[in-house]
Amino acid sequence: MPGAFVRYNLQPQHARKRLKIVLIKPSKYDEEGYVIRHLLGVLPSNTLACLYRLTEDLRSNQYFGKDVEIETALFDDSIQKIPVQRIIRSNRPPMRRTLVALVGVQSNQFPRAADLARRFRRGGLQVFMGGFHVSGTLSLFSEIRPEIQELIDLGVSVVKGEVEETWGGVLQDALNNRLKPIYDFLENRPDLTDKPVPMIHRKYFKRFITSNEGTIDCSRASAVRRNSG
Ligand code: B12
Repeated sequence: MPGAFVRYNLQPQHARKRLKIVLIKPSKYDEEGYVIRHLLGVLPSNTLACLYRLTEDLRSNQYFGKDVEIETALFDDSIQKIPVQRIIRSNRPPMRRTLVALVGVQSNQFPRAADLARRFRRGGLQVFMGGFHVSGTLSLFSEIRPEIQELIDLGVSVVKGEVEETWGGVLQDALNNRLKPIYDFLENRPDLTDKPVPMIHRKYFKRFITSNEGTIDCSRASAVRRNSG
């Protein structure tokens, strides 16, 4: 028909979606504003190990189905430079989405984490932040603190609480590009009895003084309140 447009679907019929999850433990700034970075690390981060294993478990159990490929990368800003631009370039929606998770962010790391979050948001990525500073301030104060609100306004999602029971659902939201501004899991305390043991990728260990030492968090336990009635 003259003048009519034909729209071809150039996507292969069974193209696989990919969700790349980049877990980053931010470092902190020194008094002059430089990022503190060491040649080698001493202890791998518990939080990175925990979230890495949870993600790997979802991947190996095909939580998102056969048509979704999950890729996990982890970085520790205190011992390696974060390849921000390379990570941004890996995001090619709608088929290849990259989610940046800034993990285990303590108050002393928050300014650095916030700067990384801003850079990734400028690059169009979905960004998520959790850890003691976010969880703690959201729990302790009746109103959202301005530094957290600023991130939310930029489109950064923040999480309050632990995610052993809920990480899969959160990643599903990321896959659908529908992350919520705030996830509140404080009342959804995980039962750790059947959860996978934290694990670190071999490549990450190479950056530590000893490549066969990790830490175990002995104080975490099942915090589920069982319904006796
Ligand atoms: C163990 C520990 C350490 C160990 C860490 C060992 C290791 N290999 O990781 C050591 C001794 C090294 C340490 C050092 C420090 N620590 Co410390 N540490 C702890 C402790 C007891 C447990 C943390 C932990 O490993 N939890 C286990 C992990 C799996 O849980 P998590 O981090 O909470 O993560 C879960 C959730 O928060 C959530 N989550 C976390 N991040 C993200 C991100 C996303 C995107 C999502 C979705 C979810 C999510 O999911 C996880 C799984 O459910 C906490 C107190 C506590 N009970 O939390 C203090 C604590 C975190 N430490 C604290 C402090 C101050 C420090 C130091 C600064 C002390 C110092 N002056 O040097 C240093 C900083 C080191 C650094 N920057 O890396 C404070 C932080 C306070 C604050 N306002 O931020 C805490 C809260 C203790 C306190 N009450 O004062 N620490």
